[in-house]
Amino acid sequence: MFTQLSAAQPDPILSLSLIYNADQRENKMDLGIGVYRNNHGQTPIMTAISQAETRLLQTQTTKSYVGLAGSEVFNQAMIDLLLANTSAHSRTVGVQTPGASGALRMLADLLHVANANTTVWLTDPSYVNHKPVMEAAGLKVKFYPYFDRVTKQVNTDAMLSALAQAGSNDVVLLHGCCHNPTGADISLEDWQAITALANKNGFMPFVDMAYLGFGDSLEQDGAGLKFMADNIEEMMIATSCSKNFGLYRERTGAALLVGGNISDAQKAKGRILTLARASYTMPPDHGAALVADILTDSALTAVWKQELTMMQQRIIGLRQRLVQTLTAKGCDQFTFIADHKGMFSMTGLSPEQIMRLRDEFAIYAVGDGRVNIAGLQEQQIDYLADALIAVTQ
Ligand code: PLP
Ligand code: TYF
Repeated sequence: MFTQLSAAQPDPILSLSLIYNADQRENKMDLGIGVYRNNHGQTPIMTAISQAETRLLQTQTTKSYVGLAGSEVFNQAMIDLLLANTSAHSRTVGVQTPGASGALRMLADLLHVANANTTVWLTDPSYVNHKPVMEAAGLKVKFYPYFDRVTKQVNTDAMLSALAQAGSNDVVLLHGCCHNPTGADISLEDWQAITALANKNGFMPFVDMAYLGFGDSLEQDGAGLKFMADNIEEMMIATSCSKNFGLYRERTGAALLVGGNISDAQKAKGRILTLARASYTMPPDHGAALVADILTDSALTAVWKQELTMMQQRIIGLRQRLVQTLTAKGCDQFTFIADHKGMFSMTGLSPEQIMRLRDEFAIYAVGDGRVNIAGLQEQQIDYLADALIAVTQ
């Protein structure tokens, strides 16, 4: 049976990491996969996570099953983190999932159960796995104009006029903040305009929030989502603790369902649990147990927030210093990097230029031109700037 299979298409980002690992050059630089690194090139375990882990080791008495929805303390903590002080808070339920990836798939499966004729609209471009996950759930996928390849910002007019065509069989997927792969975010006014369109034309917003706290701050990064949830009847949210709690491999995330009322939301949750049962059944506990502990303990929450702010500030500093260094060398082609949010920037470099960065300079970036600014070290900025100038001359 296996012999009949055609070979799989490799994931363009994960396969790049393998090539990077095999590269023997000492000055190699990984700006590919979306992982935060400190100035020593490490992805550290966050202090609050270490402290919660120590406590868990001392207090946990069983590894017995938790349940289909995972930790309800964690689920409520995610609802509080994303939707506190909104009208949606009391009509939202959560399901713990294996990362935001698990949430994306469970929510997509739910959409298919509710309406097999659903089309999901994705930003052009979007996170590599959005299209495959939606299609695997049997949904149709369409792209709406988003990134302006000239200005390197969102083309608001084109986006809004396309979304004005979306109707009741449509779901519009939005990035909560720190757009992957471009770094170009929509403004609060855009969130308001999209909310108005959803209310007028009946499409369902689906927000993927994978980088809360990595852009401007926890507050500012969540403001658009909060506005929308406050002013809409139904929406869905996939959220991740991979980046902002540094829990990548622990597979920690949640699917949140905002209903017109709590019983509708609970009904949808019940259907998600049935879908989860037919898939992975129960999510892994460890990461969610740590996050639940941190977010229900004010001292640990403060430790977490402080470190998250430090990481966010480091990324902003790297963006600014890279642009300053390029400008000082007479290159003003990349000033947009200082305006982008979160870990990524879409540089506009061609696949050939990205290949030259790799071959001639041992700098690894994704073939579509995305660089992970959060993978950069201060002492590499000058070298990166020279390489960018060399391949664009
Ligand atoms: N959504 C977006 C936009 C992402 O960039 C990522 C990155 O990994 C994910 C979802 C998946 O995150 P997780 O590791 O929580 O599954
Ligand atoms: O976009 C990224 O780099 C991260 C990590 O199949 C990632 O979101 C990359 C590829 C993939 C899953 C996660």
